[in-house]
Amino acid sequence: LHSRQSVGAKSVIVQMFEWTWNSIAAECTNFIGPAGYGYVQTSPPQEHITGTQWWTDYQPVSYILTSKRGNRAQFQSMIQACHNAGVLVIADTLFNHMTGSTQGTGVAGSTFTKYDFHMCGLEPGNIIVNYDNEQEVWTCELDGLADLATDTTYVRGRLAEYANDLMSLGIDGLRLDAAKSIPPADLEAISAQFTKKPYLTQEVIFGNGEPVTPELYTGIGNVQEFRYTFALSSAFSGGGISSLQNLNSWIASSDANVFVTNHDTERDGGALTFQSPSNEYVTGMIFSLAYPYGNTVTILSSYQFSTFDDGAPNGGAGECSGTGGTGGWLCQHRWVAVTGMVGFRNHVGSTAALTNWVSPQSQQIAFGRGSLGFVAINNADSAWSTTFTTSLPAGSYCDVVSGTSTSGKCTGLGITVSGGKFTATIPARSAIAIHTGALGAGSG
Ligand code: ARE
Repeated sequence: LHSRQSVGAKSVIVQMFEWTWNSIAAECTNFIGPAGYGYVQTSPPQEHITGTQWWTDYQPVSYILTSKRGNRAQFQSMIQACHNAGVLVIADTLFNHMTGSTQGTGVAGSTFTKYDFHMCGLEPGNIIVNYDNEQEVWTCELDGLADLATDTTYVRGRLAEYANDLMSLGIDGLRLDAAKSIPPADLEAISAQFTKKPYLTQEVIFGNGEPVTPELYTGIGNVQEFRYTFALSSAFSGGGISSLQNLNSWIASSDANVFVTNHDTERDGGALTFQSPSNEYVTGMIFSLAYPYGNTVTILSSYQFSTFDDGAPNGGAGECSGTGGTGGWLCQHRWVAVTGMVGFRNHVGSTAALTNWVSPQSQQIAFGRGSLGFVAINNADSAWSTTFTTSLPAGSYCDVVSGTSTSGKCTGLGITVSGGKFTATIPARSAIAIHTGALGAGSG
């Protein structure tokens, strides 16, 4: 019995990293729903250790739904508010481990000690160092975090009970944190006890030559495909985006959850982030929303930080205003180019073929999605003026990277397609995108 929920026409997820439940609720209503996102992904809702660092949320101590982000009632109201706005909700979920401390008190006041854990006996301190050994990845401790014995009946039942509790509150999907450190058979056994079919996305980071691969997990649900993240980063940051024409050597597109960055790669490197130069983060997200790889695309919504440990501004009370964020919040999900491209992806869907690919030089690409949409990305340092060949029908289109179509007028650039061609200038380190769902006249 597989716990795979199919993804509807709205396949873009916003990872609301460290946002409180109340703030997510308001943002679902005010922006995320109307903008056409399919899902929000919350931080882990379980009771966790105390501390100011963001990563306390990844050290659970009980199954009580009280975290720094809010309590059970707030979590449930958030789910309700998002559902009312047409947005489904994914919870970040920890099946692999609990805290690393051996005893203490959590944010809801629970006291804890270690029990029901693996003691792998393969390394000093039982901590994973060698990713070349699958037994070590599966039974030793990730970062010294107490590794749940997911091969036992009690632990499997307890984790399924937790997931079922989340689903009883309306949770629609689970991101399985550190899925790579749980044997696939254990995840099968746990998900077989689910009372509903959530959307599942599993964090299985590909590592060169490692025996525990994303491919081992695709039977259970989607897998976060980090090879895509790293390929985008190296292409945009120097290697050349022309290399992105055929991204099909990894897990099947329908098995993949893709993203330009997440909360780990934003800190650890190897991905395009808000700190990347030359607008590469934005053009990378435009590519990810236009290109037909990935069952779901996740957009990270996060905050500025100066050190790895920095917790969210204002305790996680996310603040966006207009098309951006305030008080350190970035609100990437509100950026004009990002919301424009969410509309693009929702409109072209997952099946429209990649057409009319051109790449006059390694940092310039353009392609169509069937006869529904067309995008041109210029990652070079000078403007790109040319006449493009497109399968789009003749008409007046609004560039959704620079603006929207409002009452038949473009707030940004207008583009006219005629006889299967259009002429445009794409500024340096920028992009344009048009689709048949955003028609309108330009301002001239
Ligand atoms: C914190 C402290 C540590 C301390 C620990 C225990 O920072 O110094 O040892 O507590 O006291 C997050 C933070 C960690 C934090 C942890 C718990 O990133 O810093 O530790 O929370 O509070 C591997 C896993 C992958 C994992 C990454 C980080 O396979 O699952 O490491 N990612 C998830 C989350 C993280 C989270 C955890 C797991 C833990 O997304 O945010 O950690 O819940 C190669 C391998 C990869 C490996 C990677 C990094 O690429 O192929 O598999 O990823 O190296 O080691």
